[in-house]
Amino acid sequence: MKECLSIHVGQAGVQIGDACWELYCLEHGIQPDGIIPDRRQDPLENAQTEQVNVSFETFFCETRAGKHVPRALFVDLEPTVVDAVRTGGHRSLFQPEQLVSGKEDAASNYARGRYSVGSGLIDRALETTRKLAEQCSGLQGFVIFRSFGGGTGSGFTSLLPERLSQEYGRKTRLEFSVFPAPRVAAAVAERYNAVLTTRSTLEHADCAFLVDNEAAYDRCRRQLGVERPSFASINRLMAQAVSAITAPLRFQGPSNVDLIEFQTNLVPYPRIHFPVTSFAPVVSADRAFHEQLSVKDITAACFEPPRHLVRCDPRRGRYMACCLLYRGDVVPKEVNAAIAAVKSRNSVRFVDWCPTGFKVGINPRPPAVAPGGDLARARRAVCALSSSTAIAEAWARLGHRFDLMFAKRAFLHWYLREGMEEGEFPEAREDLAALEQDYQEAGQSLS
Ligand SMILES: Nc1nc2c(ncn2[C@@H]2O[C@H](COP(=O)(O)OP(=O)(O)OP(=O)(O)O)[C@@H](O)[C@H]2O)c(=O)[nH]1
Ligand SMILES: [Mg+2]
Repeated sequence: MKECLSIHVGQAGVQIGDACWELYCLEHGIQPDGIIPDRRQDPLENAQTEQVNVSFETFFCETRAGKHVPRALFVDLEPTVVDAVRTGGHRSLFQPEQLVSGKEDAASNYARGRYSVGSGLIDRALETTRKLAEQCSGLQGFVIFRSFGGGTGSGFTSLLPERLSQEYGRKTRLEFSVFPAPRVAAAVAERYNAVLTTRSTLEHADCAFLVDNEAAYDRCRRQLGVERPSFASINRLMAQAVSAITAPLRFQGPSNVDLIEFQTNLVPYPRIHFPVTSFAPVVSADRAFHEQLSVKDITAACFEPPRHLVRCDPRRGRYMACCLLYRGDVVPKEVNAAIAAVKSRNSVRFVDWCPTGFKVGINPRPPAVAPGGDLARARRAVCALSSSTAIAEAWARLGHRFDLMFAKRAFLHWYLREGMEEGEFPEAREDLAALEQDYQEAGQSLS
């Protein structure tokens, strides 16, 4: 058994987490109270869930009473967001000690999340993590969810992995992070927080999947027809991507590829560990009957920039690797034809030091969708994870916005007041510049 612990930090981390566990439960036939209905009563259900139930225990722990409890920790410095989980539709799914909250938030300030306020909650969070880890027979690693822009998401999350590294050594560390969107209104200090936390992500994460709200918002509006997408809509969309990426850890199957194997392909250098994620189809529930897309269609769609969950354009960069995770009614022959069609495009260019390889995984279970959500149920779906130099665009944009504000030392006093030293800012900024450089160099040809 290779268990994974999910850690959901701050508002974005907790709310996206809520959407993810809702989806995982649906996929594994687990009720919101953690019970799997007696399958013997329903032979059809039995046939359908047989294969499902082999390996979901990597994510759920079964109690003596037969309840399935997520291997997850929810933590926020203030109580309201975690309270919504405590009182929400999945309140009986979790044990009370998994839901940790403090009294006051980090007020969009990395320094409060990491030093002053955050230091008061870190021991409780680690204590719960320890208890969760004790329930595992072969802990594989951690999956952390948070925003780069929030004070808790950026600050507390930079403290936590340091402590995890001390206790758990080099267990795999994956991250799903909400990257500050270029045009979505947000706290002014998000750019500082994001740059400061990127440093710790570089050091402590093995692979970090970035998503930005502007890209997700656009997809909800254009492809799902939601006029003013709420976080609930955006989070359900993001949960689909998370579910596709974690599916290889939760389901076993003959053509299933382990996440570690994907990672080996996706991370050519330790710091180049920010794949671009895209997935298809994204079709609104009311168009479901008209649009059952072929393997070729959904594969092609993943290579169109508006399909990416972070704003950047891989047509302008070079691919270093690409993994395709299929789910549902998909056969290898169709996949090969779809990949050949993608390869023939001029816009999909690989670096010349790496073979044009596509790593493929197929999971026969089609994706689930949340009832009452905007997304249509699809017979097949694909999630593409690409290591592309184009993501450097996002770093460049962030760095530029940081520089504008830091040149005036604007808002800096809030950080210094919480015990931070000014020197941390230029150091983190230099590290970001080095990361941009790393991507540029990776994209250069050999000749
Ligand atoms: N996708 C998504 N983004 C969110 C959600 N909630 C907040 N965000 C984004 O996250 C950033 C703000 O960070 P939060 O996660 O709210 O902050 P926090 O980690 O709780 O930190 P503090 O409130 O400052 O203590 C902004 O860029 C928001 O757009 C959510 O539910 N879903
Ligand atoms: Mg908050």
